[in-house]
Amino acid sequence: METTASIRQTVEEELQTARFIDVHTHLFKPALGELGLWGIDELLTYHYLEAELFRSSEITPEQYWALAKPARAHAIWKTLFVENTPVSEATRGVVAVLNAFGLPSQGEKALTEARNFFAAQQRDDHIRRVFEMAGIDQAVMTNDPLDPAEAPLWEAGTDSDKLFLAVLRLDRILEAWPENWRTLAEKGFNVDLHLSCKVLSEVRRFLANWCRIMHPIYMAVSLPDTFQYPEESVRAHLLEDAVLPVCREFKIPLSLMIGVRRQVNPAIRLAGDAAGKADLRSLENLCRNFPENNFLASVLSRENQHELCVYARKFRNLLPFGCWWFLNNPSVVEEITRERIEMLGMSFIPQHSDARVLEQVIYKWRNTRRTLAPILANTYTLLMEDGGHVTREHVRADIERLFRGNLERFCRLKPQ
Ligand code: HDL
Ligand code: ZN
Repeated sequence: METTASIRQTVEEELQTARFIDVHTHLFKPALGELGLWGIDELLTYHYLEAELFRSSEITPEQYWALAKPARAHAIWKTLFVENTPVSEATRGVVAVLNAFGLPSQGEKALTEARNFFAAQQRDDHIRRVFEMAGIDQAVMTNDPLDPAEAPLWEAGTDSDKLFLAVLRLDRILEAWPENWRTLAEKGFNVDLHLSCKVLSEVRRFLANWCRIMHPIYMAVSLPDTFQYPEESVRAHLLEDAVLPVCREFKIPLSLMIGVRRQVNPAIRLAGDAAGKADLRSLENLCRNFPENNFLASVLSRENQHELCVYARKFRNLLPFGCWWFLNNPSVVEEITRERIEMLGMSFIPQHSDARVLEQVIYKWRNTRRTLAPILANTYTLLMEDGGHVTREHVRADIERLFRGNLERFCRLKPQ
């Protein structure tokens, strides 16, 4: 039986030994070739760090984009790691990755040493080593059937890889149908700009074909803070009459990531997106109107988090996940995770890494374990103070549910 004196260490030990599924990343299995990013130059040119570069340097975006990637990485290293102290989440993350490999993170020479180290790694072995260091055994990808660089690799046939799970990403369909319907038409689907019944049936056929190619564990879309449902729009028709029926057919959830304010500063490109408070009645209407569909949900505004918990109490087909993007900072993760446990028990998924570069999973999951340990320990302490009994088995089972079981049940995955 645990005590209030022993529980913190037990929680830390169980978090350390548990292996998690990373429910949302932008990583790619090796069979998808150069799409997968890794190594120090990719770590440094992460869009989170590019945004921070422009705040601490005189370089203009135009000057920065004119540089080759190694020179961009050097500019970021010099500005954020040599001339300034790397105290932000994203800069400290790079320090943590270098430290995890026993590499220095001080001064100009450290960049050269890091480059030499990563250049000497064999990619597939390196991936396995990084997953082990991060304490994850599977990463869920983001796979776009309309990406001209990615789609042909899937169409040519790729081996499945037990370290990676696929997701069918829908942004180009749901958010940019006018710009993208011709790609489906060129592939032999009888579609056009206007969504007749025949066109919607062809979109369903397109999605079903890709489900058979990719075997996605869910479909996903990132939606603006202005997202409304119901609404008289192309997006709503595609959702109702194409995406949700195919999700039901293949018994997979739809993941809604709501709250992005796209390109508020286009000059800094991928770093130019911001966050906005959404009207979550859209989510309420979808969960109520489509009880046969399961919805994963992550919202980008801190102000939407409490009501997301309330909605999750109302709808068993709604599974909140992660502290997304600008929320993935300890001060905010703590508030979100505590209110989720208080209102949902262990029926949610606390975190995903959103990693774009392989080695980011090392620091993002280190941070999650470090932030979660006191929260879980406090949760069990409160229970024990109120007369409850807690054992190591309770702790282990709860962590397994939070970081694996909830997703496996919701996506009908075969347990590992
Ligand atoms: O749409 C998404 O999946 C977001 O996570 C974006 O990729 C965003 O640029 C990001 O990397 N956030 O962490
Ligand atoms: Zn993402």
